[in-house]
Amino acid sequence: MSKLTPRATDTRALDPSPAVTAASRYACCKEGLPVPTALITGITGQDGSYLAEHLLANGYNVYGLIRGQNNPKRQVVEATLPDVEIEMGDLLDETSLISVVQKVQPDEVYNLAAISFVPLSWNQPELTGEITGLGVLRLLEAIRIVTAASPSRSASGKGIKFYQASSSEMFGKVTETPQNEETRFRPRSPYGVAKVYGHYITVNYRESYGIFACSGILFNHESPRRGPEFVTRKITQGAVRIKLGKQQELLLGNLDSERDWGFAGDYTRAMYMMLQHPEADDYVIGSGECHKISEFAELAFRHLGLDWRDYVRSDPKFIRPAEVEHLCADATKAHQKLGWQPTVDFKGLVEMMVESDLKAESQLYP
Ligand code: NDP
Ligand code: GDR
Repeated sequence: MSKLTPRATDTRALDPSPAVTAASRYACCKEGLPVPTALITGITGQDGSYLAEHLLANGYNVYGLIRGQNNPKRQVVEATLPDVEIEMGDLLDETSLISVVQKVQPDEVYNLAAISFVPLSWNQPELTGEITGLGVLRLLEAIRIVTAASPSRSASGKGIKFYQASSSEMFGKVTETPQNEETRFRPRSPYGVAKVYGHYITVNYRESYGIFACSGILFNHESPRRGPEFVTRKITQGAVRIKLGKQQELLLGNLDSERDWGFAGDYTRAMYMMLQHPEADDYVIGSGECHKISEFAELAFRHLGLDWRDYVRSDPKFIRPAEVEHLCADATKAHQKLGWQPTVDFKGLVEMMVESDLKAESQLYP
């Protein structure tokens, strides 16, 4: 396999996650127990990579779904997650999903694939509905069909567990603060609307067919692997480039909206914990702290010895048609039922991302 040239957006080798080797993976496996198998859609994304590492470290066989002919991110997955087996498939194509589930016979399916960038969902609302919304239905149907058609599964009563990546964007124009599992959904974008469909179809397949299906309502989670189109990474990359004299200013949109940010590695661990609990259920995952976009910028620039007000401007072209102004999680249920707790706080997250971008930018363009 050809060696990869690292790209600015691929800072995986530089971030603080422990490397997962085949040795550490098999050392975790208890002797005599069957090796569990997981299928992850969205393996090329931020969460797919952290989740795959977590599952490999817990002794799983991990399969990742990749779409498209000659998808350039396939090489990144092969280089950074060599123990992950790649399968081709697309959330738009039911037949491909049935084939993959039939072939892999997973114990757990994590559906992380989506059009996940909220502004894109206004430009391509129909595609967003197809992938982010109906894609969930297609995957659940694949599980239902394959499980029913498998005599060994039917005989053992061992179904396929399903995780759906739901989102705090479903709360949208919030009706109460903080938001918990009972808070009303009031989505503000085609993305949020599609996620509401994905959430309810997951609940419906649990109730209709007894599928062990969980919906994790995750608040914003970030990392050095976050796509550069999202505001946190745009800020940390921009601040570093300004510090290194490669950029003069940083243009953002709404600086006053508030988000509840956490570290992606903590949040993908919560996904895994949901599927290990004896009962399938839905959980809010977040830190319970919320901060303005301007606070994130202030901290990132300050970490580099800069004053953000000298460099950041709000540009109307980044203002959304409808904004989600305020999000703040009440994750009490996940703390109590799952025992989940985050390990990285807001300041730690900002500093981790700035430090990673500093290394990447210094190494790539010294
Ligand atoms: P990313 O945008 O990093 O990853 C999205 C993934 O979806 C990519 O692997 C992409 O593949 C894949 N994908 C897109 N369309 C299709 C398709 N038609 N068929 C198969 N795969 C497809 O997202 P994150 O990792 O940040 O998020 C993971 C999930 O969690 C998403 O569903 C997101 O909506 C949800 N979520 C994320 C939160 C966050 O803060 N990160 C918070 C709450 C929910 P490709 O590389 O080919 O484009
Ligand atoms: P979000 O994340 O829309 O919450 O969705 P994003 O980082 O894109 O925006 C957060 C907030 O920042 C404001 N903002 C800007 N956003 C971007 N992208 N670029 C800018 O220049 C900018 N300036 C200000 C936005 O208006 C918004 O208020 C993320 C995604 O991961 C979803 O898939 C996920 O479901 C939710 O988080 C929870």
